[in-house]
Amino acid sequence: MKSVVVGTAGHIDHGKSALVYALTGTDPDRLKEEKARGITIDLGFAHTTIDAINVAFVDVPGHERFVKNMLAGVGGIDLVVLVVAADESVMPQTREHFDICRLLQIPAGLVALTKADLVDADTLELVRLETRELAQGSFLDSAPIVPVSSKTGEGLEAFRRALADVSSRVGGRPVEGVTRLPIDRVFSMKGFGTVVTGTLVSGRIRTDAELVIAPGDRRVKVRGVQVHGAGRTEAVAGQRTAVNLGGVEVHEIDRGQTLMTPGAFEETRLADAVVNVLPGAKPLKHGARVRFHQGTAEILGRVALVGPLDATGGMPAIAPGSRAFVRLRLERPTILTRGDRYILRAYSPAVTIAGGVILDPHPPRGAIRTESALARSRRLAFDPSVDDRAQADSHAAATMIEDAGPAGFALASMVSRVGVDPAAVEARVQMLVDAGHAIRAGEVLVAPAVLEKLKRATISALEEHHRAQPLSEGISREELRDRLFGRGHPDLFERALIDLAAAGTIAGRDRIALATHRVALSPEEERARAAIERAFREGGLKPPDAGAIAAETGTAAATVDRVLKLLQRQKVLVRIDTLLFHDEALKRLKAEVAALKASAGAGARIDVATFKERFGVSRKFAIPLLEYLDRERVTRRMGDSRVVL
Ligand SMILES: Nc1nc2c(ncn2[C@@H]2O[C@H](COP(=O)(O)OP(=O)(O)OP(=O)(O)O)[C@@H](O)[C@H]2O)c(=O)[nH]1
Ligand SMILES: [Mg+2]
Repeated sequence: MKSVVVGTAGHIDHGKSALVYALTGTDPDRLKEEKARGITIDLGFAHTTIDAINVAFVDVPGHERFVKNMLAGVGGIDLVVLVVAADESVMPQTREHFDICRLLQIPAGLVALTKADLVDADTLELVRLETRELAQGSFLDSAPIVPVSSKTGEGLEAFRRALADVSSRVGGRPVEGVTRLPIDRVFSMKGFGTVVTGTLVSGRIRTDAELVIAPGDRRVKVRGVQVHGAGRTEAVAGQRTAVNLGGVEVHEIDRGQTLMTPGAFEETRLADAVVNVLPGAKPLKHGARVRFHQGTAEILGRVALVGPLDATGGMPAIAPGSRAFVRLRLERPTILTRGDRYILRAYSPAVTIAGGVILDPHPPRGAIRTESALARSRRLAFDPSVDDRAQADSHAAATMIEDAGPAGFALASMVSRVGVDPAAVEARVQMLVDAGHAIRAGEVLVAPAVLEKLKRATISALEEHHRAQPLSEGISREELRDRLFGRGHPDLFERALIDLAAAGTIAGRDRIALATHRVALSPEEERARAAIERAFREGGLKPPDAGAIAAETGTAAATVDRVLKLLQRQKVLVRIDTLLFHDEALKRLKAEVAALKASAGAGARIDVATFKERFGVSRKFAIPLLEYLDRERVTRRMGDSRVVL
């Protein structure tokens, strides 16, 4: 069964709540004070079924002092019923609520001319004309305008039919998206505990699901779900939902927080956005303190204009009726993603002045009063009502990927920052890769130019290294990573090396070199190498030390040092503690010790004295060699002697 969430809107006392009551049989005014004063203060809820469509109403207050409550209600609605009382016609909050709906880009709606019983036909016609004029050029331009009386019931049937017709045409919500429920009410229910309600704007909520309340990342468990007052195993996007939560107390949750999939979105206090300033508002100044409303949250913040200072050098302002790019700095964190609509109200007096769309909920910190910051915002911009979202998001993602540089853009940010549904991420990433906007390196996306630059840097670092140290077989992987990829993502480093190896440009695993690199020895070094290797081969288990070699072969100490390092890297020489041995000597030693077992049988033992004698070495060599044999598992120490294994 299709579900739609319908919001009311309109001036105080124009009959919004009475209309909801007449349509559903439920009085949306639930508070004692509301009943006593005859006005709506906070959001009210009621539901009914019309033409096999579940219609859930969010009834809002018309009083100018409670516009903030109205804003918490309209965030998730699919369509609006603009209520205009026939005896009063269009009034200030008719306009303000209507402006809010336009700024939030509520896609559809209709108009109810209430209290039709109180006026004659001519007056009704006049109000209809005034309403038409208000709606001109807006989403309500050709919407039905239906006269009704909640008192006599006149026109209610026609209104129901018009509502069903508009409802049947509104699109569904992304059920496969991230679970996201901006909380509009929290209360405790006897026998149940904590219950939160809201309009589920995307995803689904099942009993037993593990979710979080954000900001704050409070883990909660879903104990039960109700949709339209009836228990369900699951609620899906587009439904008014009540959720019974375990693991949290009522006083720990506030309206404005979001019940969501753990980790799907990150909290933020900074966002880049496009803003539309209302024609009737004052110019919106750089630095202005505002009330930011999104979802069910209201947060104080400041508006900073993106772009260079104007020619006069003065602080620019956004003119009424125009559109601009801003950076919003919020005083408290909230949950936002790209594509979220928001409203700005003046700090004082609290009147609606502007609204717009979030372009980037996690912009890079840095100067925004520049031409390039403006160009960046333009690349991120889109108008949800006209632009192809996938196309616009692809441009935005490309820009964010560029911003990220070698640190890379995490795949998870496609959801949290670009606002893509998790199920669509793979396809969107493929789109970016195919269009040449990104290269995938493990868990991150990077701009192709960044990878190319890193590959070039790798090659020049290796060239430089080979030039400076021709005897070195290359740079160790760790050193190369530290030198070139300090701020870079490790997956990008791997990707660059894999690419370069696949292209045959580099070689080596632990030690990376250009494929063309050969350890080049000068004639002197070649002579030294031969002499040193011979000395170690002949020395066997009593190898010479570096000083002796330098003296005996008449080679400079530095050259001996370089050659010794080379021979170790080539595994011709093996280091044991401070001593170097020829690999062949150690191999022979291992074979001979192992052979003792063959001659002496099981339980063959060897101690330091017999070892010294058997291999003709002093204690200086015997101890490290025996310990080496233990490590190599040729022998095992037992008390003062060793067992041959
Ligand atoms: N005669 C007549 N009176 C109506 C009609 N609809 C509402 N009223 C009366 O108008 C008054 C205000 O109605 P509400 O439904 O509370 O108005 P509201 O728009 O919900 O007001 P707020 O929520 O405070 O903004 C009440 O006294 C209603 O009985 C109608 O169709 N005809
Ligand atoms: Mg009301």
